[in-house]
Amino acid sequence: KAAEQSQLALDFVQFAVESGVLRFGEFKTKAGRMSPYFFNAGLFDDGAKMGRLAGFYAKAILASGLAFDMVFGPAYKGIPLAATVAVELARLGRNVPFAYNRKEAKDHGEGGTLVGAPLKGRVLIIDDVMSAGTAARESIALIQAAGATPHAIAIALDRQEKATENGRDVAHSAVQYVRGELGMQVCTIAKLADLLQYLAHSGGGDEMKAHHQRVVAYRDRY
Ligand code: OMP
Repeated sequence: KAAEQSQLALDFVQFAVESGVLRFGEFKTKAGRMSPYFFNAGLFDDGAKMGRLAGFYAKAILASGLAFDMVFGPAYKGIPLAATVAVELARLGRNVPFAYNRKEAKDHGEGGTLVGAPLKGRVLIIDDVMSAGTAARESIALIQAAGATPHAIAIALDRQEKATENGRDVAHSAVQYVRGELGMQVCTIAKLADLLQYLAHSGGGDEMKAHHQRVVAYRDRY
């Protein structure tokens, strides 16, 4: 089972690189770090890619065995993710309610900031990347305010780097924080270690070796 999961992670990294979603170069992260790679989930930009992406999430979620009663997509990027993952979970025999939020409350029509199924039970949040965990904290507060339980979070890529608090690096990663301090389960399709394994074995020649070295240096620093 562990071998299956790491194969899924490597297949996903390959898919993300081939789709141009996972890129190498020089990028500034939200925390202000110069990163030799960047994962931009917004570039899964056609139906076939969205479908494959949802398939990876659904398989990772089901393989992880985590418990959940419904899925929630935080605005904006989480909305298409949670929607397509809900479709894929149903296709795989696990039909659960689905909800998402608006960033601005609506004062007419149906009103409020929540759309879809009522938030209740153990909620699984679907998001793209977790870096410092800011987005995750917002979703958790929203789910708690609705009287439901923020139980788990599924992300595509765990960058496995130090979180920041008040602009300073801390010893743990955001994923470790969400697991340890918030007591939530975290399911990831792939993590930095899988990216490094992919770069080490891709047979992509000198260019891939150079990317590998830069990503190792970044990992060692952060
Ligand atoms: P947190 O809300 O701090 O956890 O950061 C998540 C955000 O990091 C994402 O919503 C992106 O804006 C951004 N991000 C990526 O999407 N991909 C990356 O590879 C790195 C980042 C980042 O800026 O750290």
